Amino acid sequence: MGTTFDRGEQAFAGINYPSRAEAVVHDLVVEGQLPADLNGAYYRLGPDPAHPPTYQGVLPIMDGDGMMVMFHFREGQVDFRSRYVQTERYQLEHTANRALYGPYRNPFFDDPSVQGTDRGEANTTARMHAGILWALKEDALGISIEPLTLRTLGVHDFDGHVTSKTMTAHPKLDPRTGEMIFYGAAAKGETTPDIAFYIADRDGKITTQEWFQAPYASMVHDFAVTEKWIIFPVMPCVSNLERLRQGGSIYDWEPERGMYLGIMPRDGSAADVRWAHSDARWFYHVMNAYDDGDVIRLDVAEAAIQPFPWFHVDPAKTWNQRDAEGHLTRWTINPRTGSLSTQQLLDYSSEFPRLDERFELGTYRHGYLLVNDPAKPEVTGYNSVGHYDHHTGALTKVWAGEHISFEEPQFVPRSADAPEGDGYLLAIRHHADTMLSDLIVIDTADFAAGPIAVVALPFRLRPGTHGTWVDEGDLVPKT
Ligand code: V55
Ligand code: FE
Repeated sequence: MGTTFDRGEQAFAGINYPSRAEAVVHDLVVEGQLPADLNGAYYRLGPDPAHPPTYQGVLPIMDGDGMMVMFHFREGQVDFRSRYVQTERYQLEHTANRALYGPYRNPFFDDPSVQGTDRGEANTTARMHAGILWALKEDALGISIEPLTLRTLGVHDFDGHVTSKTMTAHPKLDPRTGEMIFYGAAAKGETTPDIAFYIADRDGKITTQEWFQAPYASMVHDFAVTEKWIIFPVMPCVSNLERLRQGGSIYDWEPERGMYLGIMPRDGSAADVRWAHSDARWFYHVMNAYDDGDVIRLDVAEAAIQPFPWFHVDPAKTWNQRDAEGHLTRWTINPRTGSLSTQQLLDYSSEFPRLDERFELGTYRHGYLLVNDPAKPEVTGYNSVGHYDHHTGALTKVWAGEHISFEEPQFVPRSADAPEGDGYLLAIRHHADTMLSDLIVIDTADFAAGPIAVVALPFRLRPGTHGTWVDEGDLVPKT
């Protein structure tokens, strides 16, 4: 019997239909001119279900096996490779040749044959630290991937020093200290309010471990780190064990609980965490955060509600399209008093904020993000990519083109010591008409001019989530 993904799911409609292609393509066709100084690999991870899910109900678009893709640029040429992350879950289902796991983050409906195995999908973020190319998703510990082959090396728990059950898909890398700063939410298991906080030094050794409990159990998707402070945003996308047992959504939007910002000095401990309560707010992603005198500036893509309807138990009551749209917003936090004020920076619906990561955790000027330009046709996803100048407040947009949507962009510096924002912006695009994908390169010296090169794939990728750039010199094979 053949397989099918045609079950009328929005999650599989159009460009979101699973691709599942593990491919090697040498010397991709390039239109335009690739810069000779663009040497290294762009990695990105995303959910791409290998097997049709067996459970009923609305399928979250982020439920699927992690597919890592790599565009390897060398001297004006690009090689492509894609490979599934060989999680325990992927391997067990691959062997059985069918889905064995139940609904999103729900262990109660798994096939008895996989009880107690690692449910992690490793489908959200590719990031490199201390020689490890990470495949991360917030539902489990991270997985180490061999950078040149995309072979899965396995779960990396820092030689047993990370005992949290989970690791965030949004670790922060401090360019000054070389540290990776991260946490796990639901650290003692699904729906637990426990947060485990860790710092790994530049060699990948754990130097700090702190455990504490949030005021309630929720999705903690991203966080903020500055030179002096850590902020854990506990926003009311609330998890519930009883609902999971009954087969309901792990999360619901409960704005009446308000929001708590967990504020911890960077060199502090669990005992120092203070919870500042305020009205409910929501963001998925942080562009950057930094100390500005006595306050913290935290730039986020804020939405009035948690935007995914499938994480609302009764979307008709608590969800609407307008409130689900993100807007680039600056939060100003006084970490000593817990006071918060906010200022919307962009009118456009915007998400997937990024920066020149050499300036992560510090003052910065240049931001990059996806925007929906209402003057252009609507697409599944975002129809434009933008550069936001924090000094002038100016947004420069590049439209994807008719029927085309963007994935999260990736900034690449022109050279190691190039000024902030001087380099290239890469972004994968998906064509809903031809059902093909490509990748564009923008030279940030003239952002508005649009792509200087388009790298064409001979097939479509299922839209992915977050990626990273690794310079050619750092692509050492791990033995
Ligand atoms: C997000 C993505 C996820 C997930 C939870 O973008 C939240 C938000 C790709 O997986 O599991
Ligand atoms: Fe994310």
